[in-house]
Amino acid sequence: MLIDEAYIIISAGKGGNGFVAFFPGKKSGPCGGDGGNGGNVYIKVNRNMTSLAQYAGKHKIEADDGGNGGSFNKTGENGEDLVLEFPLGTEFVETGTKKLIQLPSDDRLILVCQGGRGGFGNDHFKSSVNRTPKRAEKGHPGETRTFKVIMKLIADVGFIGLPNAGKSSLLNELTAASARVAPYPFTTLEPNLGSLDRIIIADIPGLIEGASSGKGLGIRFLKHIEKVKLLLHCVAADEDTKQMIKNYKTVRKELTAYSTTLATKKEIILLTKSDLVLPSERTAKLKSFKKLNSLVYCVSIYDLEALGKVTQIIKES
Ligand SMILES: Nc1nc2c(ncn2[C@@H]2O[C@H](COP(=O)(O)OP(=O)(O)OP(=O)(O)O)[C@@H](O)[C@H]2O)c(=O)[nH]1
Ligand SMILES: [Mg+2]
Repeated sequence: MLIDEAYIIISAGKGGNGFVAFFPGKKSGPCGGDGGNGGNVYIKVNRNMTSLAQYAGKHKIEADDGGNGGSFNKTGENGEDLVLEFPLGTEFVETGTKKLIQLPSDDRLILVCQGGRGGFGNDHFKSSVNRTPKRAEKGHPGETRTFKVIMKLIADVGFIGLPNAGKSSLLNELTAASARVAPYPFTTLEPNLGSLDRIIIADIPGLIEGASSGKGLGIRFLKHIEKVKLLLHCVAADEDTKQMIKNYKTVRKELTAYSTTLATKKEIILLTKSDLVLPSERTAKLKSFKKLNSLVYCVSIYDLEALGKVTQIIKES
């Protein structure tokens, strides 16, 4: 399932407590050190992320607390800062205030929760009127904020095709995605996203004849690929050419019924599972499809050269 929303509770670290101590012997002045500061929490983009899966379920995330102060004016250690990474374009809405934070698209860190300041040790409180203060401050609490996180990743390239055409298998080969693959239709029920050199590829559920009027899983998933620059139309090559062309036209018809904008996008046809077809047949199939669209290639998940070609096409899109 595509996890594109999450709730997270983020807490910065608490400051360490200040310490009460005195130098030994006659000198006997205060020497209690300050507590260290609590760790801050920052957010930052990670362009290879394509899901909020790691934040699924209500998630409590806490930075380290600062260490307590010690004797001989030893300051406590600062708590380590935490940097949380999110996919490009993620938005954060603070629950309660409804304040919106947009994730920067460059590598900037945004501070979302400030760590608590360390408490002062008793040395801090010495004065001309009180040379032996016995009080120290407790560490200050870190900020805690709750956010609704909304992923707004926009796909650059979209896989389309009938169910079982091998779309998810290709996504898995080309990216680090691990979409479910199975030898039957409708394996993919929700869009899968993958990133190839920061290019976001969407694999959507298969379309069937009548999808635009609600058959199969319908066509509502097409909204995830409305903004793509390139469509990769997968047609399984392990059928006779006539059937393959019929399959291709079925998907085109449903695409057009959904949106003419989508139907006029640049399309490349991939004749998938070509390892199941003899080389001579492959050539004949390519020739037939070239009459429909000159941009057609044979591909198989077992053919590294063909996968390399598809990678190149995507990078150049
Ligand atoms: N021999 C061979 N089998 C493949 C290839 N690509 C995919 N398959 C098999 O084809 C079947 C369907 O693959 P999927 O990737 O699940 O197909 P899909 O288009 O995502 O299917 P839906 O999610 O149902 O729309 C699986 O059994 C895959 O192992 C290929 O290049 N060669
Ligand atoms: Mg699939």
